[in-house]
Amino acid sequence: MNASDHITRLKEDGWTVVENVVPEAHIEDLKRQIQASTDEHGTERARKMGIGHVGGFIAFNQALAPYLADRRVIEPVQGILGPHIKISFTTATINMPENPRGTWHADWPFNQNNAGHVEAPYPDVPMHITTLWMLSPFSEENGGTLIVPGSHREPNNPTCDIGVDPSAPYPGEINACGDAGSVLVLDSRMWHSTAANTTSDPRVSVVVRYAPWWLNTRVLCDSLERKVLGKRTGLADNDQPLVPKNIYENLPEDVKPLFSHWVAEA
Ligand SMILES: O=C(O)CCC(=O)C(=O)O
Repeated sequence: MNASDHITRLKEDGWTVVENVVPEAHIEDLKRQIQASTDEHGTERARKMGIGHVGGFIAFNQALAPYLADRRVIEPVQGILGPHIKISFTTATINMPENPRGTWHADWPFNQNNAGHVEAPYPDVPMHITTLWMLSPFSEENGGTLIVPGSHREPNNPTCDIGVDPSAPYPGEINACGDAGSVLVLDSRMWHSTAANTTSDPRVSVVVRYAPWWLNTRVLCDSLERKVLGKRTGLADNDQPLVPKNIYENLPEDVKPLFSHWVAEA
């Protein structure tokens, strides 16, 4: 599939898979590094749910950085969000063996449980793209992300009380599957959920999200917006630490523009 096929799939179905982005020769090493990072920095709350989870992964480990500006991913993302994009999240995510199924949600900024959210019913406009970089193959058995194709056109999602049980199977749900090295690309409005990993191997991935230049991401870091919105809504939000300057300066040249909005001054 070329970029225009991926863009059509994203518009119509809300998801696509870009194949062979991370070279096979680098996958085992990347998996080891992601596992080590989640062992060291993973949150206790996620671990209790069978998930290795490191928010702001790029600040801790840059092994995936050489691929984040790959044209095969960026062109479809730009086809949806416009030419001027930035990276809003990098989150190492491992579904441990026997993790339970999660709950249906759409991602930030459509998740109504986040302090910074676009109030539902939201307009039918794509504002954010979620990508899951598969370092393990994604399958029905090991917890390929559960998605409801077409749900990206809904004005709401099950993080609101819309009569959908967030924990129950939903008609039409599928596991998004693909080979290691592929990238699952979702419109962030897509209803999706963590799937149970019924195998004995961890399902290793990094979730990278892309935003248009105009989307205010400051609520995700220590900021005035975060304090104000947290106080007004009584809700918390995701935490994506800024990229330390020395780490930013060593990123590949084509990747730097994607993080230039997110550099710690000190
Ligand atoms: O790991 C997955 O398959 C899904 C992760 C997810 O739902 C999320 O990061 O929002």
